[in-house]
Amino acid sequence: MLHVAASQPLLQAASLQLYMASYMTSNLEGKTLKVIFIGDSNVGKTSIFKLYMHHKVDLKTISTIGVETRENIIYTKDSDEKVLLYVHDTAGSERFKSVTCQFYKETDIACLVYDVTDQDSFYHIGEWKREIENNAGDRRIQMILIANKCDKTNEQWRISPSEGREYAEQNNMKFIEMSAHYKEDFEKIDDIFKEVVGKVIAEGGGTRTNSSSVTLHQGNATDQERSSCLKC
Ligand SMILES: Nc1nc2c(ncn2[C@@H]2O[C@H](COP(=O)(O)OP(=O)(O)OP(=O)(O)O)[C@@H](O)[C@H]2O)c(=O)[nH]1
Ligand SMILES: [Mg+2]
Repeated sequence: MLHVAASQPLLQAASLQLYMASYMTSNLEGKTLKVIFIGDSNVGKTSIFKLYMHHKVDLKTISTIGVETRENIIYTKDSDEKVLLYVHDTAGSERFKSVTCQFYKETDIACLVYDVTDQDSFYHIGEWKREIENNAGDRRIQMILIANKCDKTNEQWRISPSEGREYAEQNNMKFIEMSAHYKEDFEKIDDIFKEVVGKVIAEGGGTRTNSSSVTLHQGNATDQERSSCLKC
């Protein structure tokens, strides 16, 4: 895939976010999991991310520069185990690929988002899936396919629910339909996270930390990590 160079100020802002993410800390003994939102630009990743993090609809999102990271504590559905999630909202724009792909490494859960009114965003899901898999190493990634903007009228829909569901089944993904503009759809994303996080933990996944302080290191990508990003 071709990389279009980001303009200098944008790249600097993206690097700053990367730097800030590398110094985020949290206090928790137990397991941590890494969650990432990926998909084309404008499909609604940030809107879903904000709905999940703040339980609020944000109608005024702006296109993401690089990656935004937040932490969230979650309790798994069956075992009620406390897990710390690092949730990364990535820019869909090609301009930031060299930055965003540094975050693909060691992903536990990937949320692949498309817009039901944008055919291309659905057709590109396969590419997003490959990019995540190419950078995963040995990690077994759980994938959630999210059909967003379901509040739009039937006439505006380009991808039917059955197409999305079928694709998810064929590719061993969970599937949800939602609208980031419906506050109540927070439940859908929260439920699926609890279920999938529970599955990852039950299968022995995630990273166990015994320290009271957890630090993200993705900002300091090694040369090896950077070159693995070139697979993107
Ligand atoms: N009608 C409708 N609009 C939505 C929905 N989700 C997001 N949008 C709108 O779609 C536009 C893009 O949303 P974002 O959340 O910024 O998209 P994104 O995927 O984060 O885009 P990038 O950061 O550029 O990768 C905004 O105008 C949102 O208000 C939705 O569920 N329904
Ligand atoms: Mg965004």
